[in-house]
Amino acid sequence: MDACIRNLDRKGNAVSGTTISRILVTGSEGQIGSELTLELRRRYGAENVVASDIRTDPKTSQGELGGPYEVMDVADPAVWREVCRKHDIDTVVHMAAILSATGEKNPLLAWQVNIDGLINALETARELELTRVLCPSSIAVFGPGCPRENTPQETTLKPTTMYGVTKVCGELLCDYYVHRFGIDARGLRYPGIISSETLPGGGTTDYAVDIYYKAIEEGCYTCFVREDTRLPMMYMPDCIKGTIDLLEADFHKLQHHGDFNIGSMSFTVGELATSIRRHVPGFEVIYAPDERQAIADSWPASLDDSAARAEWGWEPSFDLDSMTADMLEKLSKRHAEGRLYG
Ligand code: AKB
Repeated sequence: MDACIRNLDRKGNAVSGTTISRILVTGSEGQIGSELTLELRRRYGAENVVASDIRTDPKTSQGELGGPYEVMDVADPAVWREVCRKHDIDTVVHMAAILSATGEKNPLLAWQVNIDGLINALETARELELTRVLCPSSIAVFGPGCPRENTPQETTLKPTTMYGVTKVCGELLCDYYVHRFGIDARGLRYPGIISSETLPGGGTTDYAVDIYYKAIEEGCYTCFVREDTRLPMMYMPDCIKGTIDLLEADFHKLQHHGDFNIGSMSFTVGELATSIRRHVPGFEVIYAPDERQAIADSWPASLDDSAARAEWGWEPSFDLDSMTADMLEKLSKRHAEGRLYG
């Protein structure tokens, strides 16, 4: 393993080293994990970024930026030690998670993957003296009692979903491992993430991706939340940039660790449809809210991300209209080639 240069945190406790050279990405076949793995391979070299997922037919082991891949059940502690030792891992980017809608269907699975998975990551970091663990959190940490507009970094966290419960617990675990064991653990609260490359799965914000595909394919979309539902969202290029910026940020500049709010744009489904209609005239949306409406209603509409901006320079680039133009250009091209879904 690379030399582990130990730092001291603000209380004088040892903090894991500063070298990022061999990275393990869990959940590498997921919506964010797949694109993050490719970008990390561009930056650190394909051979230095080990992709891992529960899936046995990985895309991230193929192509120009293909590289090492491990089938990994993150809830199994033994496999963590084995994979990290085998590949000399110093940095973990822990993306494997069960999202909000799937978590409500199977709360115990959400607990096992999200909490057992994270504690295994943190314990492996402690035992093997890894440099750093990044584990994303989510806007799902907030609950109905929080201010909905410009939701502050620090507020009461009382989520009403199991996904939210695991993410609050995950943030607290990261902070605990920083202060108790000197592990450099960090994380950011993702809003809904929109991408032209990989479809999301099992989230409440999935409508904001599906709508683009259906606009291109059918000119009509049946939306599972109301027209006036406003949630914070982010385009994938900003999500990847923000995640890597936080991963590489100087530990000593961070006042927060596992729980950074990051904002980008907020819009209602009605505003999203209007933005799409500028490119797809006549595009229609039918509203048929289901059980995911209650989840969306319990989350913030917009976020105060001043801590992320001040502590590690967070700054998004895309707004709703620039994202829509880029999404529709990419999806239309693929549709014309007969491979809209890749
Ligand atoms: C979900 O909808 O569950 C996720 C999230 C906001 O974390 N996209």
